[in-house]
Amino acid sequence: MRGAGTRLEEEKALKSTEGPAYEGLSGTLAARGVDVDRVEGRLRSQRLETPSWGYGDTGTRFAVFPQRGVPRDPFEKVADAARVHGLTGVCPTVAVHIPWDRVDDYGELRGHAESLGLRIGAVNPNLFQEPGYRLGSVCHLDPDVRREATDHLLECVRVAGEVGSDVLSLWFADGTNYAGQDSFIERRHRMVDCLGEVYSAMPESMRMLLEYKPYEPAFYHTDLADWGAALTVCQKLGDRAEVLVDLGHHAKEVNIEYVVALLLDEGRLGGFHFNNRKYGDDDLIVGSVNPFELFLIYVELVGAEEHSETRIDYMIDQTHNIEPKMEAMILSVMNLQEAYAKALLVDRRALDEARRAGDVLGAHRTLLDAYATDVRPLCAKVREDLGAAADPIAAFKESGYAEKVAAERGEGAGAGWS
Ligand code: PSV
Ligand code: MN
Ligand code: MN
Repeated sequence: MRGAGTRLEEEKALKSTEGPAYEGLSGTLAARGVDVDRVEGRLRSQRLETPSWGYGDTGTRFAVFPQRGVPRDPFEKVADAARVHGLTGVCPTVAVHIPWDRVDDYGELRGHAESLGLRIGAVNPNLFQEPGYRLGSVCHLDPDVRREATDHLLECVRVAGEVGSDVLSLWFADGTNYAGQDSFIERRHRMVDCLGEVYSAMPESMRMLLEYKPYEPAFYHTDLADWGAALTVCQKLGDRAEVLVDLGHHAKEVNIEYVVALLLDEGRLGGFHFNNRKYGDDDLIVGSVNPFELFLIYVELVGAEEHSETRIDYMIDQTHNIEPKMEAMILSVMNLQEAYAKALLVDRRALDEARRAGDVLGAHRTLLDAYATDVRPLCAKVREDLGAAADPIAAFKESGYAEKVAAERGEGAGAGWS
């Protein structure tokens, strides 16, 4: 049995660019015909957006476990997001949620972010917490409620302009709980009308992302239940409306990488919310339960990257209840870096040849070869090249940031969840 010291040293070597790990890996990859410089270049250009709501106290509907040091306001959430970017090198934007991140002066929030090397990314409206939305928001039967919901969406278009964002990211809690409660089709028409007004108000440079979810908080039907429902609404709205795939929002049997491929082929894959469906929603660290699935999603994305310039916004949608929040976010980012790295290593020519030859398992094993590669030294090297940390979690712990903000902020104020 190996001693703990030896194992720790090995772990450290894998996450470091020093010593034999990186040299060994890059040599092995080069021998396999991989253009290592090109792979590293692609990894350096990876972009992942973190969510402001992931830094505050949030929880399940059963309990919230408050943590010391969580941000007290949107400015502190931005500061935490900037720190995650500093350590990982690939998270230069943070998504905001209105009204949780409502401030008097959005220009000031933008300036604060920019002073920390960050930009504000997607603006997410909140149409699920007001008592008036009991029976829905943009699908509600009452035109006054739909007006209120639409006005909030229009407010978010203005906020996006003020914070320098060009993405409006929409998720609706709309749906019904009982058969017969309302008309599916009339609700759909109401949604299309409201979103049509919002779409027309967006500047040419702005995109609208539509997120689907099969259940919760409505359990009989959901107005945007799946990719098809979202896609057809996008098609009615216009080219700048695209589907957002939240990994948490799928039934267990759904093949998400297939959905991804399909939306890519339609030119309507606008973005991701990374997490995992094991929780039935967000909150579980992406890549922690099923890293192979995450890899397969990236295999489709890399395949499309070769012949398309389509913009896709890669965002994390996670809020952590029992884990240290910043460490959880950093680990999520690292898992995404590794999934992308492995997907970049797939021998596309061998895959193509195996497919053409009808070599079912040869094709499958080509994917397994890439997946089985330990890419941690490569990711560490790329992070270092970006001026970030080879081992971001160790660097975060050593920095004393968590202790410092715990002393300054105390209990914090939560992200707006109640
Ligand atoms: C609710 O399911 C949800 O998790 C959606 O995924 C949204 O993107 C997120 O909340 C933020 O509103
Ligand atoms: Mn989401
Ligand atoms: Mn969700």
